[in-house]
Amino acid sequence: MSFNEQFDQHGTWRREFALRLKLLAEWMKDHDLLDAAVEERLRRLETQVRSDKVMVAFVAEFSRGKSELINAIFFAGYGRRIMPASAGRTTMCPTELGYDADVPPCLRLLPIETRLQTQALMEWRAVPEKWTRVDLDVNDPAQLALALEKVAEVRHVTKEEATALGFWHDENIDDNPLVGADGLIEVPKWRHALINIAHPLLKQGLVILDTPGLNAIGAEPELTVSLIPQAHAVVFILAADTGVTKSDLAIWREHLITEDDENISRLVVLNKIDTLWDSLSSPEQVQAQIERQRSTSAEILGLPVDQVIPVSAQKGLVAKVTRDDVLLAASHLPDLELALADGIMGKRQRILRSAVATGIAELRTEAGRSIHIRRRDLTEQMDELRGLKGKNATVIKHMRIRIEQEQIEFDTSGAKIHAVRSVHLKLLRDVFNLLGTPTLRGELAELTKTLKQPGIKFGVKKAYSQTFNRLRGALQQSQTIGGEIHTMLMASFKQLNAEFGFSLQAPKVPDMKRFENDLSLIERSHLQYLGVTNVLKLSQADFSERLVRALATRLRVVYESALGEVELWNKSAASQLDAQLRERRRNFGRRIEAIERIQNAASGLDERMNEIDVQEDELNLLDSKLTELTSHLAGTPVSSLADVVDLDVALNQHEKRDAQDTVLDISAA
Ligand SMILES: Nc1nc2c(ncn2[C@@H]2O[C@H](COP(=O)(O)OP(=O)(O)OP(=O)(O)O)[C@@H](O)[C@H]2O)c(=O)[nH]1
Ligand SMILES: [Mg+2]
Repeated sequence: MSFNEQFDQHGTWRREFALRLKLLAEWMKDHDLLDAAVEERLRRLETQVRSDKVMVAFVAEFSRGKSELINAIFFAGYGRRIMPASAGRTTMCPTELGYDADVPPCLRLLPIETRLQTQALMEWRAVPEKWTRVDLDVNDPAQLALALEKVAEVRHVTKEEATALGFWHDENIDDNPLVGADGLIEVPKWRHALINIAHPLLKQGLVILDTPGLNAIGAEPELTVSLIPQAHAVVFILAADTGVTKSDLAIWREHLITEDDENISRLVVLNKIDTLWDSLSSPEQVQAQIERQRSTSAEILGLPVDQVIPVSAQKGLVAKVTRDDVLLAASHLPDLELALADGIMGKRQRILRSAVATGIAELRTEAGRSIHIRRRDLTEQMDELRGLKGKNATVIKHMRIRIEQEQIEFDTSGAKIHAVRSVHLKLLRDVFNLLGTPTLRGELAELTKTLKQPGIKFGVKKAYSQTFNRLRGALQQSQTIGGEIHTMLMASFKQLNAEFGFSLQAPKVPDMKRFENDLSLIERSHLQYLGVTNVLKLSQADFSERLVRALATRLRVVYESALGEVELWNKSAASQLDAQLRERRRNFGRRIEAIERIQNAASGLDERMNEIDVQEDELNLLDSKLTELTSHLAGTPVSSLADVVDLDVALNQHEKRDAQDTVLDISAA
């Protein structure tokens, strides 16, 4: 399956999943199984699947063919070149292509002058009025291509301005751009470009990041410390006619090698193999030459040779546009698409599906608890009623008095339950403090101060590791407090279970290890960025501030998800208590009502026992339906779900609507 097909399939799965989840939620609501924790889990699963993005970043020195490759893989359907690709430097600013339904099709450009302020790129995203907007017409590929040429726009500025914008460094002369005859320096006009179009793949959550070559890529720290490390796949491109040059190697070292990170796939492409096609050489000779370039490149980059994929982006694009299958095969573009499909989409799908499966299992447990409580109540009622069989009116009256007594006792014992809640909340507050924004802000202010010290050059690693060790320490500390909360809950729940016959279970403490790992990855991307030449930039005014602000935007995401986990955990414990209390109160009501019926009519007892039998059967049905629905959700293949008739009817209607959308998109392309 090609990348595009696999992406399509993934999209279909996600849409179906979202719909099934919605139907499950409705079903749960109808059967009174939606408590706060279940609702929260449903909401999270829905967001997780709906907003799942897959970002593929194309990184290389200028003119290696990044934009051409993007055209060939994703946009050949437009029948022409869409992203500008030409000799020399073309793409001047990082360009993100994606789809946001809330924004009309457009190109948004952030002026380069925003570099003079300290806000991080992520922060600028939240200020739409600072971006220049150009509307795009997806039905007109020529207009589309013309509009996108803006990403190649430049300005000419003085050395002072270039320095302020981060394109000129007195301390690092070799890396500076050329100065024109007029003494001016060419810099990008824009800092970042966002393209929003309803391309079928983008609509399904693909985000493509096209980047500029060496000088420009180094000028935006956030690319290296945030965007590229967060991409799910990075495609690094070399050109067959140049081989691995010094600047290719600089980009590879500075932006791409990180120790094995499970979640990122890296592909190396040896592009422009058509430049080696030569009518004076035999096909074997050409092939041998390509293989030679391939193995030399692999060796220099320290990779196994099969990880370098030789292609011709340009011929691949031409072949797709002219429907020339022979040329397409010769371009080897399909090999690259296959590698993208397997390596990236395959992995991404597995990660998402396994995360979703865990979420659903937890949802099942959570909802299963309510059923368990109800079943237990029914059993106890049944036992109670059995004990009344054949008994006289005095015994029955006595029973009523006992139940009423129990109810009064239960109502007064609310204080105990309240005490558990308040200890729980107090301990939780400590966790929230450890992971809260003020703590993070304090740490980062400290880091900025340290980085600003003159001569910090050799102390950067230490400064980062001190900050990150403290941050990791706080996560570990919150894990410890989490453990204490768990112990406390286990003990209190056990006591409440014994005293009131509850069936409370203390939920599992969220594991903070994942967030610690995230922190380490972030630390590493910063050290890598600062490890090479960029460390010299720390002496520039505001550079440390900007770097730390970029760091803050990334850390905030980690902290927010850690806090989210803690909150969910809290809800799971609290809503169990609530559900248990609610069911118990109802239970008293039902028991008294049963006694009344028995007191009023001789047949009341049998009637009530029959009712309980029926209710037990219903509960069993509910339980197996819940298992069925949740396991269908966790399982993948849609075809095997035909038995869930009511779901499928809804699904069909939904699919029809969606198919119409897709037809419109493709006809636009
Ligand atoms: N012969 C040949 N030329 C190619 C191939 N791929 C790209 N090119 C050409 O190489 C030039 C540079 O391609 P781009 O796609 O603009 O390169 P880029 O990496 O995006 O470069 P920047 O945007 O400047 O960073 C263009 O003229 C392309 O047409 C290829 O496979 N074969
Ligand atoms: Mg380009």
